[in-house]
Amino acid sequence: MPSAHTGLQTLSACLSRETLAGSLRPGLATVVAALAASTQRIAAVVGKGGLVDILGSAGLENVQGEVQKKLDIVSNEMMIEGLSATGHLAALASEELDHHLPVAGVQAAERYLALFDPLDGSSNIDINAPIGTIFSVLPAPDGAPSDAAFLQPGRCQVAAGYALYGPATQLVLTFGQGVDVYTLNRDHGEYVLTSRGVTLPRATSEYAINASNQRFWEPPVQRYVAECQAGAEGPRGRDFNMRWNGSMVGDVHRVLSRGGVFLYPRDNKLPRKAGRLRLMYEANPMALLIREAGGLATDGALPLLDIEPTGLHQRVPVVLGSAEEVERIVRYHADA
Ligand code: AHM
Ligand code: MG
Repeated sequence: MPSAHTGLQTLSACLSRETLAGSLRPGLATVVAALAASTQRIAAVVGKGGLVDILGSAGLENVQGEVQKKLDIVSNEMMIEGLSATGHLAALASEELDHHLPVAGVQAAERYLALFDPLDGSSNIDINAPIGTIFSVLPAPDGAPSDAAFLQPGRCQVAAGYALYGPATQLVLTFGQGVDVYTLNRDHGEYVLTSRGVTLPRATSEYAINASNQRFWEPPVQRYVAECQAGAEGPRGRDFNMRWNGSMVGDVHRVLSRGGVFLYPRDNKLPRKAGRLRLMYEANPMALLIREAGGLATDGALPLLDIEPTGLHQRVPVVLGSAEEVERIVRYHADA
């Protein structure tokens, strides 16, 4: 993540400066400030771990038939609460809600839709490993909000980002003009700009994939991973390293930080699912960040940002990261 060190500028100072300069619309700044504040509240709860009653299963299932952890529910409530009074959000959609949630009484001309995965990497909660919140902001079309209003391709996003709850809490943010990283100063309760304009290298020797699914992968991914594993003796002529966090936020953050390629491909384990990750609030926001940092994001054939969505909770295959590796994987799909 090569970048200029930026001194101590808070997120709110950066948002005000850009709003005054006319490069950021005031309503969008308000929405992003509310998103950031919600992640700060989640970070505070996450940081308490087993000291409070947030670990373990809530014994409920979400719309995707997945068992909800207590923290999934708590963080979803914090996001909804934090986003309900911006005056600029017409509606919300979440991994944890079957349908969109309209926000009452929003009259402003400048109106948006927010989508989020409130707690990504749920299986990491109970082992104190990296988890995060992913979000996407779209313009709100005229008229009453509906699920259909959210079904805009990822290239329409006006802001996207994630909070990573790791050893440090970081907010990684784009408005479609580069990627900035803010680190939470816990002493002052503020996000502070720590890297501006991050870029990832075109070349990498590191990949991330859940190899326990290997027998279910399609031939292009089998080929790609086999060649990486063959290392210096194989067709790639160099050794590769593999890392897997089990949290997309953690894995994408590593890719943004030092390059790499992240794959959650289509597999035939659950043929009715196109992939594991959700297009609208996982793949699309990450794809915008990766594009803005100079990388590529695809489903194997199409750029993720060009996919025409068909459902709020639609799943897609995801391959993203350093351009040379993603281009190679796209080639392998085209050749198959
Ligand atoms: P979640 O949103 O229910 O937490 O699921 C998404 C997560 C991603 O963060 C991660 O990349 C993937 O699922 C991990 O999958 P696996 O369980 O195969 O390691
Ligand atoms: Mg998730």
